[in-house]
Amino acid sequence: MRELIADLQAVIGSAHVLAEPDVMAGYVTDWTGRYSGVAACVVRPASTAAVADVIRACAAHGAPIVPQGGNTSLLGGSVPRDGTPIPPVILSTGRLTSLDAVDVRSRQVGAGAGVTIAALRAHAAAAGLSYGVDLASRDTATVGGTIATNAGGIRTIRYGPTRAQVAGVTAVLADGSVVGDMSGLTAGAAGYDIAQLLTGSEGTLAVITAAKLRLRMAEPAAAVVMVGVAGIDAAADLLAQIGAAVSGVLAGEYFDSAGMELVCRAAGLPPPRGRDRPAADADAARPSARAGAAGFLLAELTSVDGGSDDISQRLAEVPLPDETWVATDTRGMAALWAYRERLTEAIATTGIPHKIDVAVPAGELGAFCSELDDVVHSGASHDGEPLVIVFGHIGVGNLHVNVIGPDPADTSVDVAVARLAAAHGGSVAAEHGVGRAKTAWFGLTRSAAEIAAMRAIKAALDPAGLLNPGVLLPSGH
Ligand code: 2HG
Ligand code: ZN
Repeated sequence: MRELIADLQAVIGSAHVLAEPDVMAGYVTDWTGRYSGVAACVVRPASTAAVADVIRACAAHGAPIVPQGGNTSLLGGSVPRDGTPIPPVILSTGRLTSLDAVDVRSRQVGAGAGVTIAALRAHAAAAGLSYGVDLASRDTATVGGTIATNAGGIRTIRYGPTRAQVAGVTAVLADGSVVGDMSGLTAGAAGYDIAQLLTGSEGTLAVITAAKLRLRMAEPAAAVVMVGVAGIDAAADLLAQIGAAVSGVLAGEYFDSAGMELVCRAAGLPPPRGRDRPAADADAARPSARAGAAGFLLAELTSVDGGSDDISQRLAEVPLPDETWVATDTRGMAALWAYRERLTEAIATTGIPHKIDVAVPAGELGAFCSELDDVVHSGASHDGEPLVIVFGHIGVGNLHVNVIGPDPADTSVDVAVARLAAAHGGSVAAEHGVGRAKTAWFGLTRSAAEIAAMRAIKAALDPAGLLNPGVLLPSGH
């Protein structure tokens, strides 16, 4: 290992090879604290050429490589696992932060893999454009990490997941060769689309160092509506009605009342209370009476033609229940969003949660949720009553089931919920990827032939199995 570190120091400089345990601590454990492992060192190359040098040096020593962006993975996809013969090298993209000038003509921008989503969004906004992916971890999650996991987030309902934003990548393969096409040509059909192949590959096929990303015309939020609902089906139906009345739905989110209760308590937010119908002002975001809903729909709307007055008029056509809050100013909208966006951090205050990110067809949402409690109780070995919180991007059927209580090392509850999603025609992995957590249940929703094809691709591009071993595909390569 000492020789490996010396070689890495020789290729990128000793200042960018971190091997002290206390310095590495933030890199070897994931955001949830559930996944952790030992690493040989952390390397921080600042260019594609330096990434290629690092990969060649690692390959020469047979050292596995764990690519890492913002380390916001919730499934262990960006941290090492123990048990590899040679401890992995964590390849941090933190210094790959170049950001090209926005090309307003093609509505594209080139960005380094380590650029955060917040920085990218601010850069696009300065040119009057918008990046189509936005998510609660925007200040930390990176371009490279979100491409590697095909991250979704709150705008998927309008612009699609990261895959829909990727016009090209630069990436380094396991043998150190550099591939990719940053021309951004939409009209180009010359063979396999490597950028799309790498999108969602979770660092198992190559290390993405930069990307050419599509941008959208800016569609500023004109209103946020939060509605107390009787359950998830009511939320989905109401969102469809809102979408029919107001064509510009930017986000459609759901969270249950257990989540609302926890986020108010843990994040110190005022509980939503009372009735505040459309055409309300900033004060709408400081609700003032009592809520007894089973769940909440939060929709963010943009005005396609006429500003917030137009939205209020159109919303008046929708039969909104009493427990409705509408905000049309920046502060009020942010205050309503806080109930939804601060859920993850609120859950983290309770301990190490089981996070099961699934996709469920629109017509199955109610059935899935009504069976969930039984499934959690039968799947969880635990002393007390597990706390189950369901929230997510209901507009695209993407639910984040969080279960607090069962031992983090016991995966029975995760498997049980994944099976339930599969039984309802859903996917066991939605926007967070497969990571280390879900490799064993991958086969619930991908066929044997598909997995064999993925293995063949992996074996062809990374025959020694050096890139993110143990992630995505079940053990081996
Ligand atoms: C979100 O939608 C994130 O807020 C995190 O995807 C989900 O904490 C989670 O389970
Ligand atoms: Zn999410």
